Amino acid sequence: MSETKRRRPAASRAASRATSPAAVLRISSRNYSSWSMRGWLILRLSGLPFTAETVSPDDPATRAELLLQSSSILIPSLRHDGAEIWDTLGMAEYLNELRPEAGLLPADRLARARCRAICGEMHAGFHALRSSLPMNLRAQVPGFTVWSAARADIERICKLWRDCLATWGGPWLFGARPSLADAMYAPVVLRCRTYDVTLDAPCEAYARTILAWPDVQEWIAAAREEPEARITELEFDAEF
Ligand SMILES: N[C@@H](CCC(=O)N[C@@H](CS)C(=O)NCC(=O)O)C(=O)O
Repeated sequence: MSETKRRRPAASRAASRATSPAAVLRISSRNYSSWSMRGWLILRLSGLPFTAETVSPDDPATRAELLLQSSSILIPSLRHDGAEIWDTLGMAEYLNELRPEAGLLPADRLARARCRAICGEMHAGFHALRSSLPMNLRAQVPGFTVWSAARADIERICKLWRDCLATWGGPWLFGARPSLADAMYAPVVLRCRTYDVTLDAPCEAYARTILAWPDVQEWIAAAREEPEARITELEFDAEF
């Protein structure tokens, strides 16, 4: 390959970086906000360069400012090139259109359909799990008693994971590389660790894959550096 040919792609990549609009992802707590974590992982998977801006939606001044800039105060929210998206699945579809080569959704039609279905199930469901085992990276609760409704949610999630791992061969839910589904379920793995939930062998192997994911490790490391939030007591009826 000639010198000129080698230089051209680098130059055009630099030009595209210089002209591409900045993406800003608003997140809240890295320790307590599972939706922020999902949005951040989805952005990472897409490969779109972005800046993460941490805001506190509990602060009235911040809420007012968020509402001036957007029609929703929901976090995470993504601003990019005129688009304002305040829902993780909305973000994923936007980023998949923008950067289809990133493989946020699996290439195979049937895998893609299943991926959308299980991501939708996480997005819309598992309320017992979400409310009684809230994400809390600062906590460790050995021997935590999981009540029956949350237990049923965990069993359902484990079945979804086992089916995917058996069908697509692991170690990720849809095969050899992480996808949107892994970003959506990563906070569930962290909850299982916080609340000492025992997993069967395939699900435990999957949990280890998630915990070894460099992006997840980076998120956890940044959470450790986060100043303590003004949370005096864990609100078990809140959905994180
Ligand atoms: N379905 C939404 C969930 C987002 C969500 O519930 N975010 C919570 C924080 S984790 C929030 O912004 N709450 C602010 C409020 O309701 O005041 C998504 O997919 O992004």
